[in-house]
Amino acid sequence: MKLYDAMAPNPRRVRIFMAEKGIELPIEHLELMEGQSRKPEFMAKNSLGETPVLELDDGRYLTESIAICRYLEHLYPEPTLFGKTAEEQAFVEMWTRRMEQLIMGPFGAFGIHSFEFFADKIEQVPAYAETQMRLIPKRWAWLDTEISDGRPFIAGDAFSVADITGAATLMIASFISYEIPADLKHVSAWANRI
Ligand SMILES: N[C@@H](CCC(=O)N[C@@H](CS)C(=O)NCC(=O)O)C(=O)O
Repeated sequence: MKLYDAMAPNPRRVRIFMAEKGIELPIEHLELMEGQSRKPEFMAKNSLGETPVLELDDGRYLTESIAICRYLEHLYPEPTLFGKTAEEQAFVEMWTRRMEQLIMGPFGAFGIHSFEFFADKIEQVPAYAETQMRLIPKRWAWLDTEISDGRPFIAGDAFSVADITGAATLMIASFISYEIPADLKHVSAWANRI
């Protein structure tokens, strides 16, 4: 197996996941800002031109960070990051989707609709980017209330892949100099904890 990696939030999710499990794989680093993921040889591996990509031993290419993490979880079960029991797995799934769509999503939409880098990838709507920036503090406030029940991690008592998506979101936040509102004490404590 081989990981196609880059200095960006989604590949970072896979790298954190691998680090938590002590997984070491051959890694090829791509410079996204130089357009390396959009070159034909890489598009042949992932037609979306995005990282991360995991090259399997049979020559197939697995994309989507969570799919890659789920595959690695099967190969390297310990420590479990997708939950062990049916209930744990269901709540990790629930929170992974919520963290991706509701917490990471607005940052991604803001970036895609405002950074020059994405100008030829989609039709950018700057006003939509502004709505996403206004949405971000509301979503963090929502998360703060959700985790105000004293749970240490996003999906419950155990650190999971849902926290890893949160960690990647903190990376995007710091990249655009966005600070989590200080009055959100549960989210702030969680961010410090992870
Ligand atoms: N849904 C995909 C998103 C992958 C993605 O957006 N990757 C970005 C880095 S965070 C990328 O490689 N972008 C390259 C480009 O747009 O040129 C996942 O979860 O892995």
